Amino acid sequence: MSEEFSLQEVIDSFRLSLSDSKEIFLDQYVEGWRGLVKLLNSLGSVFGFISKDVVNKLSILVSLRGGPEGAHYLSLQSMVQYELQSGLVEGGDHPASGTRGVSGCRTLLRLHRALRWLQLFLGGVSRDEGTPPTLCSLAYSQSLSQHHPWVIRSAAGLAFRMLPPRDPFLRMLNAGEPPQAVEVLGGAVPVLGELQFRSPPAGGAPPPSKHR
Ligand code: 1Q0
Repeated sequence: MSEEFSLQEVIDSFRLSLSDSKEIFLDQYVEGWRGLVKLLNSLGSVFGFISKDVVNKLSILVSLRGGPEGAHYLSLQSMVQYELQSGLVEGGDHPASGTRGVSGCRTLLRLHRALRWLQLFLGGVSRDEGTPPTLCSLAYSQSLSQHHPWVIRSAAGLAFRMLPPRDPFLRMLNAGEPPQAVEVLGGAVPVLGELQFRSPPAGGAPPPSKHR
């Protein structure tokens, strides 16, 4: 992935993370998130506290995936199965990360909740239902804000006001002129929806070995 943000690359990574067997592969999922971090960084330092949190969460997933138990972190489904079986969901002394109190499940849940926000936000922008600050704030109140304490909600509210107006914002996506960018945004929304509807397997079929 290049250093410059491209919405299309983010969508491609997230789409690649969706396997035919209804799993979510974590390497590609993390790659998609890395692209979103680039966009956050390009929006200015006022979004730094958000980007820092995402970067921290991505490092947790990367260290679990690269650790001794990394094969279990191939997909969201294999991760859930492993952490449930090993009693690691609530955190604990994790053998892979060496960190207390974090688990792949809790980390990914937080990122996944943010994708609901993103889906609502991008949907609103693509349908031109308001300005980015208004839509961002509305999407936030309908999703992530329910999981955040007052202090975070206040800081987020302040940051949202710094978002650029629609056309400059669309240009920042590096997806062509605004009408084309809107089309690309429209394509992103179903992918984000699909990611959220993938759930852990009931029986726990092992992931395909070619992706190990
Ligand atoms: C574009 C503006 C970005 C707006 C982001 C909305 C969410 C705001 C949330 C702010 C909270 C971040 C600070 C830390 C929060 C943590 O406490 C919380 C819980 O974690 P923990 O470990 O304390 O239990 N963390 C989270 O809930 C994760 C939050 C992740 C937010 C990810 C935002 C991703 C943004 C991507 C930019 C995409 C913009 C695309 C726009 C295109 C439209 C033309």
